[in-house]
Amino acid sequence: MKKFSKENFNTTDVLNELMQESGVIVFEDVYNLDDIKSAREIVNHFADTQEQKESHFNAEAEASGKIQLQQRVWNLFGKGDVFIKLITNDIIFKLMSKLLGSEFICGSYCASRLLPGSPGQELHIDYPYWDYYKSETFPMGLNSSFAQNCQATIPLDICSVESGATAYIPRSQKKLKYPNQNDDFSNKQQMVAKPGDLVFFNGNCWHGASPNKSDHQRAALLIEFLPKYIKPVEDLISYLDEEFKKNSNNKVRQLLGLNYEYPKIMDVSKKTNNIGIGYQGKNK
Ligand SMILES: O=C(O)CCC(=O)C(=O)O
Ligand SMILES: [Fe+2]
Repeated sequence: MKKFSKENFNTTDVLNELMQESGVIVFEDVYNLDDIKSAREIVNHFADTQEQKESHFNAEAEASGKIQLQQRVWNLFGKGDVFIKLITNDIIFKLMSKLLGSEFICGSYCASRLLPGSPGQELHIDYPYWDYYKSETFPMGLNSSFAQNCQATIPLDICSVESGATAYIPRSQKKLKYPNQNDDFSNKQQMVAKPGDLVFFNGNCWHGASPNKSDHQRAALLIEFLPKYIKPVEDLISYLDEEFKKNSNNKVRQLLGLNYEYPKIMDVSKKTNNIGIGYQGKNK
C-alpha cells in the first residue's frame, strides 16, 4: 500500500500502483475531521437502531453466531449532506475519471461497522462481480487488464491491525481469480488508515474485513466506483425521493447514473437520431 499526499501526487504513479503494484493506495489527511465525526454519528445512529441488514462474505460470522457484530448501513446518498460532500471530493473525481472513464458512476455507497469481537469476512473480490466464484456465468477470456471497478474506503474510526482494517493480498488483482483455501495468503497485509484518510483499492484485489480484536468499533465508508456501462450491485436510485434527484448537483447525478440515459425505453423516445460522431456537438 503506497502513501500519497493530496497536495502533490502524480496520477500515473497512483494508477500504476492500483493496477500493476500492490493494488492499494492511501491519501493521508484528506478530510476534515468534523465531517468525519458527523458521518460517524449518522452511521452509528442507523447501525444502532435499524434491524440487521443484508451483508456478504460472512459465512464464518453467521456460523459462529456473530453476524450481528458485522453491520451495514446502505445507500448513504439519502442519509445526510455530509455523505455527498465526502463522495464528491476532487481527488476521487480526478482519479476515477482517468481510471474508469470521465462518466464513471457509483455502484454502492455503504458503511461497514465491525463491533469488537466480530470475526471478519472471507477474502473475496468485489468485481467483475461478487459472485465471480461462479466463473462459468461470466464471459470467456475475462481478465484484469483494465479496471472494471475501484473501491474507496473512508475510515470513520482508527482502522488498525487490531481493530480489523481491511485485509488484502498485494498484487492479487493482476490475475483475475476468486480466492479459495488452496491459494497462498501468506503475504496478507491490512489497509491501516485513520479518520481523515482516503484509501483506494482495485476491486480485483483479494480482500476482506479482518477480525476486530480491539475494544472499540471499526466503522468505514465503502464506495464502489464503476465505468458507466456496468450494472451496479446496489440500486441507489429507487430509494431516493424525486426531490433529492431534482436537487442533486451534477456530480451526484453522474454518480447515480442519471446523466447516462441507458437503458432507455426506445419505444417512447421522442429523439430521432443522436448517436454517432456525425451528431457530436449537436443538441438533439
Ligand atoms: O469492511 C471491510 O473492511 C471490507 C468490506 C468488503 O470488502 C465488502 O463488504 O465487500
Ligand atoms: Fe469487498
